[in-house]
Amino acid sequence: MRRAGRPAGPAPARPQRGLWPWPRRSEAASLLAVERMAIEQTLLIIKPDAVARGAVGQIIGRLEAEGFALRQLRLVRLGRDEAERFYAVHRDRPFFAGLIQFMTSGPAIPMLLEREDAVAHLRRFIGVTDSARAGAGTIRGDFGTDVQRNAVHASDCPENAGREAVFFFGAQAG
Ligand code: IDP
Ligand code: MG
Repeated sequence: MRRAGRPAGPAPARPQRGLWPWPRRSEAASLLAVERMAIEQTLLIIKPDAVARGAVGQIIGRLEAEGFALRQLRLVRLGRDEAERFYAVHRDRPFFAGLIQFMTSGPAIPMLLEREDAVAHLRRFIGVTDSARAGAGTIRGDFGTDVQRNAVHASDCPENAGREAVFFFGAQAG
């Protein structure tokens, strides 16, 4: 004879974590870590080499698939003065003249990207400066050529991300 209150059939599986729906210790720790991570914006430029080789769509596709939201985008042809101002921190480096020549050689595409931990995440995602040494699967590894023609620029810290966003997008930045 069946006891009232329980349907026929196999007994329901025991809940794995007991009745109290509190996450396990490791889950709670990672939830807290995500909460601490801030939504940020950072600046990426698709450089003239990658625009010339027709890689714009693939690069933007990879960024979107990685969770970066596109907030602003322009197509620009940098003048010498602009390129020199943008890279002023490298003014005294031996590669400066070549860098300016390269960055003014054709159209480039600056864009503002947003996601959690955007600045550090994007730097890891694009790979190291020298495309010849950047890992396969990184943007610089897959679309750049060498230490100068490396497909993309990405801001290296939140302070520079803010400065570079204003450089290209003025009042529309942020
Ligand atoms: P980053 O773009 O990875 O932040 P930086 O050292 O800030 O690298 O250099 C700015 C840009 O200058 C590089 O992305 C690259 O295009 C160019 N560059 C850097 N180092 C060299 C070099 O040794 N030779 C030629 N060009 C370089
Ligand atoms: Mg840099």
